[in-house]
Amino acid sequence: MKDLNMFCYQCQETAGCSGCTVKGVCGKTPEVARMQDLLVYVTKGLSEVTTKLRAEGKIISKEVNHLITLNLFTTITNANFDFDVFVDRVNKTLDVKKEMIEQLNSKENLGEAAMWDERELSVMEEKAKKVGVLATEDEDVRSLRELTIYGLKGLSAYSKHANMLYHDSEEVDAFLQEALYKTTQDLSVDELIELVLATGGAGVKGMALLDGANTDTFGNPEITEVNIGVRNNPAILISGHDLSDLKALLEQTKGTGVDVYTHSEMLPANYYPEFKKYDNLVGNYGNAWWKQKEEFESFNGPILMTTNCIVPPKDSYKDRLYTTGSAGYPGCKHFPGEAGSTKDFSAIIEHAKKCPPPTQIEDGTLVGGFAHNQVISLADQIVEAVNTGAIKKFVVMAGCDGRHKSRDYYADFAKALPQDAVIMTAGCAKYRYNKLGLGDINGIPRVLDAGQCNDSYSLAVIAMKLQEVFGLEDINELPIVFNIAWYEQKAVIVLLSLLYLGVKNIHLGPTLPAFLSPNVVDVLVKNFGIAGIGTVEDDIELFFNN
Ligand code: FSO
Ligand code: SF4
Repeated sequence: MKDLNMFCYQCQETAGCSGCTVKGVCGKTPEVARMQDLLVYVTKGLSEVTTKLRAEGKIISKEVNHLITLNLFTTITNANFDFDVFVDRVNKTLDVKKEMIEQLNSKENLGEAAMWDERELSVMEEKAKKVGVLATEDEDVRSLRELTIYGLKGLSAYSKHANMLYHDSEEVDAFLQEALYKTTQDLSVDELIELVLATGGAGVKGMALLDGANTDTFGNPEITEVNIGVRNNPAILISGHDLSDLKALLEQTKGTGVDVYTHSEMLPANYYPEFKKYDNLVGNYGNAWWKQKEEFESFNGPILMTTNCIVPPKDSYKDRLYTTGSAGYPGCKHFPGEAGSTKDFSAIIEHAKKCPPPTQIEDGTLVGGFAHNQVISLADQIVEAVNTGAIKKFVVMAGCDGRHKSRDYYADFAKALPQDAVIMTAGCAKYRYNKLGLGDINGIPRVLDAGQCNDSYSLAVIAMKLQEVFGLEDINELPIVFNIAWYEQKAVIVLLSLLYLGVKNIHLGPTLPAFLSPNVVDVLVKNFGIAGIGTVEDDIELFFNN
């Protein structure tokens, strides 16, 4: 086992549904995979130090909190492929860790990850081989530790977006660091299960923090028809999840003759009142992340990746691909800028001016904007539709899209739904069925898109509101079923958050995570009724005729 080139099993597309050991299916090289492992390791060490400093009553600065969340975020699937970035972040983390150890009154009993400090690249690379996932031998302990770490990675992503909008939660950061530290300790399986559930609790707080940051800054999403065609101007395509980057880009492109289009997870930005003020935000171009090879080519202009999901670019558009924040790709220009600084996007704007307008690939509009505030304002209409039997069931189909053929299931499932079922969605999973023309029920669209994957929080708020309106004791008595698609680690924190809120019988597909050991799957099945997916026919039967 220890001679493997790399080992990563954090996403749904992992090789053979068990682990990438030669090269990532995502395109991640073994060198990058190992340096990511080392970054997670030193971040665990720093988290031990910050946790102990807090216990001594010391204050941890926002800069340190942000360093930790950005470290984890850069290791999320498809965020960053740049080896040098990981080496830099390891070095930076070691610098900060060294300073913080100095501040500890009691320096005894620090763990190995907290103590480790080597700057020679060859020594770092040797260490990286020994601190990855397989360093934990017991399969169940490994599974629960990694489940926690992947949840924390997702939580870091959401925290980072909130931080960029000047919203911080010391409570969430302190939890995140303590939990990360705990993954280095000798906890029992029961204690680890508790840690996993507590991570879900922090996930709810993290998503609420981001929801507050987004709505305070950009207003509440509202029902919106989003144009999916193109205009005849040069343009920039912005992808990923970071709304603060979109705001800065729109400000800087104002009056330049350069249009801006959203891609994949940036689509929901079109639903916010603040972004509707910009005439040069034209609409959404294309589909989910994995179609970018074709869509970035036909877009013709430069593309700004603000987060994952990057697919290793084709040469035909690599010189048009720019990154910022957690995102990175070797050879592509990166725009730096932390919370509180203004990023300078002039290079991409100048580049756009020299490019032809996008080639149209679709036309028409998409309807979205069904986040909690908008849906709750329609509560009377929805309750009436439920009471009259016009709506019989809500089907939460949130989560991610991906490349595998097996994901055709989600389009087929959406098509096969009874006409009195309404889909509630968030995340890029929606692209499997948001252009199928599924119609409406008494004016309520049958696909209610709340937004990005983090806006799954909205779906939980809506469910809790409906529970209250219908006077139900338990959220599971609602006419809602959960058929969620996952791909990367943000979906893990969404799942853990739903479990924390007491949601049972979630179906997760297209395959169950490789990082769940058979015993951990058993625990999830027994306590939460978690299940995989079957055939469309069987699942329709199960969800609607039982
Ligand atoms: Fe999708 Fe990628 Fe939002 Fe993920 S674009 S897959 S769960 O990054 O974060 O839904
Ligand atoms: Fe493999 Fe996914 Fe890890 Fe990439 S992120 S190396 S595809 S498991």
